[in-house]
Amino acid sequence: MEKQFKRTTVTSALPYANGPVHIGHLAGVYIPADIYTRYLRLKKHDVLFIGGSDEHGVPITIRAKKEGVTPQDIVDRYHTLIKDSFEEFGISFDTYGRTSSQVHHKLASDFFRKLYEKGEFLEKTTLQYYDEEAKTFLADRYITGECPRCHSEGAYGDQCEKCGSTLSPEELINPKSAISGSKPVQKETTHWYLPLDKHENWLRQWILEDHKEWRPNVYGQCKSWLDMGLQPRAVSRDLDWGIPVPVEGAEGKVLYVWFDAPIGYISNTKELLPDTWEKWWKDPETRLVHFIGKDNIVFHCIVFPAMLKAEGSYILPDNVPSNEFLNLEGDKISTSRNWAVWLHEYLQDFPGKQDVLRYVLTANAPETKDNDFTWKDFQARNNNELVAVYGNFVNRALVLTHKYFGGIVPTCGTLSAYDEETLQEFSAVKTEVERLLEHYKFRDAQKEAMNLARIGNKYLADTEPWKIAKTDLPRVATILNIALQLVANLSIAFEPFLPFSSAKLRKMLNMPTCDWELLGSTTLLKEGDKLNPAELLFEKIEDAAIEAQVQKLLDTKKANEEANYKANPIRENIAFDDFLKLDIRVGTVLDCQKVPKADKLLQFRIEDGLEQRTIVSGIAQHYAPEDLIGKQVCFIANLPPRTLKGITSEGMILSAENADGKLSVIMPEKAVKPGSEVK
Ligand code: B3M
Ligand code: ZN
Repeated sequence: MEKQFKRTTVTSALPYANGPVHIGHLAGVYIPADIYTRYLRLKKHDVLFIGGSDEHGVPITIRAKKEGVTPQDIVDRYHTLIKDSFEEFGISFDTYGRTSSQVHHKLASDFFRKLYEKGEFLEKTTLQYYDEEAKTFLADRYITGECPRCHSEGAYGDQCEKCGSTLSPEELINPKSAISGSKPVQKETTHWYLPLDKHENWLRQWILEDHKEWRPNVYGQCKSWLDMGLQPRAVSRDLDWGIPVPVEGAEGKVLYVWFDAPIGYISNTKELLPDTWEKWWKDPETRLVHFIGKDNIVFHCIVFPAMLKAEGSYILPDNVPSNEFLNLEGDKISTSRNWAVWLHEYLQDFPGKQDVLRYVLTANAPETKDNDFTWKDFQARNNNELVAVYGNFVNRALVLTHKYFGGIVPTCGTLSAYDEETLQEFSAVKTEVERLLEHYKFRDAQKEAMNLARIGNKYLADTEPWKIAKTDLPRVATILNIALQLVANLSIAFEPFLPFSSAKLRKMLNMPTCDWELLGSTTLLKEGDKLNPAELLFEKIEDAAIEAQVQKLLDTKKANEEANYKANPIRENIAFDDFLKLDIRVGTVLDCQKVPKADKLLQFRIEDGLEQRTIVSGIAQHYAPEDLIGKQVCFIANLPPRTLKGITSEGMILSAENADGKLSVIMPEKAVKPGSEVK
């Protein structure tokens, strides 16, 4: 038996207020959360939908520094832009707050203080990099230097993007501060840690045993975290932007953004409902559901629950439906490379077509795996589904009613067997859509709703009322009465998914209310009711509009390539002798496999002419190991061996890097003897 709840608190991830939002945000978090909330509201369930901006964290300070403005300027600008975009797309938050608010600062601060007083933190002093010129401790991302593994320049304090190694800042060779360019020094600093290891036992039970129903991607990620063993996590930072740590001697320290941001859900509720907020967060009869993207899973399933449990008076989430990522035309969406469809730009290019994007993003929702958005698919789904099926059915039913019955709902006579069958199919859909929505299967639920439109469309195509208008008007009346009931049902079934179109449809039908419980009813419209004039629910999208979008992306690609070339100019000349020192050879790949626990590394066994050697290479995200076995590759043969994840690598495989970051291994144009020199 599934637990019955009195009310539901729905949260959606608080986007960083350091840039506008794009289709990936909508598809991943906000549309599913909105569908779910709208559905619960239609069912007259007590629900609260909480959103807001995340206004702290290093990325915001980086952006401010770059632009020479204050972090507050940045968050003010983007909070408004993001809030407006969501509103325009019908994301029906009950409140959209911000973590720079007074209420939030106080609540987050009190929360920390309570954990501190209960002894729920560890206090640790460690050495950390400090920029003496800028007089500030440096976050990992603020330190760059030479990678200790592949020796390329520009590796970050947490990761080398060239070879994919995970680093800690002390490992960098010749570290430099990204703020002042100076050489940072190590300095002692004290921070507070949430000892997640102490929470491991109950977390294991709570997630792995009690929540087996969570989506496999969420459950799997939690399991792998738990299986690796949890470590204490610092919940404070040396930074001047954020909520001051409310403890004596903590000057210059703020709460870690991932400590304060999830508390933002609570403070946004409190700001909205100063007197009754607690029941939404503390009553065990409240169901808490977090909608998030996959990169936020660990924070919502492990860290935040541990905080709530440590505090002691809060409920834990009942589910955390997290989506995977949405790609754009085959490439990862990227803010820095401007590879995105920005919501505010979409609205300029496709005014009034919010529901089209909502429909396509749900039809393609990355619920179980990463998915791709393409403009061709967008056009096809609009033209072949929204226009040709849903819109067409609605339009025919309404136009025929206006034509034959002056826009008055006609009288339903005796039903034929086919009429009965159609109505039955229709009423069965309600239970199915409910089951899917309650299990967070939004893609399938919308498909079911679309099937209703298909049934309706087929009903009119099969019964062809226009052919019998002259001979059997009472039969036409019956057919159109049924068709209109189906149309009215569609306006309810699609309300959670396509709210703008449902409202428009209800206006045409002169149907003031929308009650989920009436879904499946065959008397939604009363005989004799007057309809309003028919309008088109959806319009065809022409090739030219799609081509313009594709061109826009091609232009972005070109600009990125140029920028990339500029950022990577040809290096200065070297002596010919230096070149001769480099020993590049061709080898044949005898074996290739993934390196466990390293998502970027492949381990090669290479026939090099004399013997065999092992090479580890950071290309696992670009090739499946089996695709390289038997191929010939070029490698640098005279580098000193180095150890990567415990494996000794004897050389470096050469590949070319495309502007989008994709790697392509260099291979000889025809087969050569292994060990052949490349010169
Ligand atoms: N701002 C990260 C993100 O936008 C973060 C989410 C906070 S949710 C409490 O992906
Ligand atoms: Zn590296």
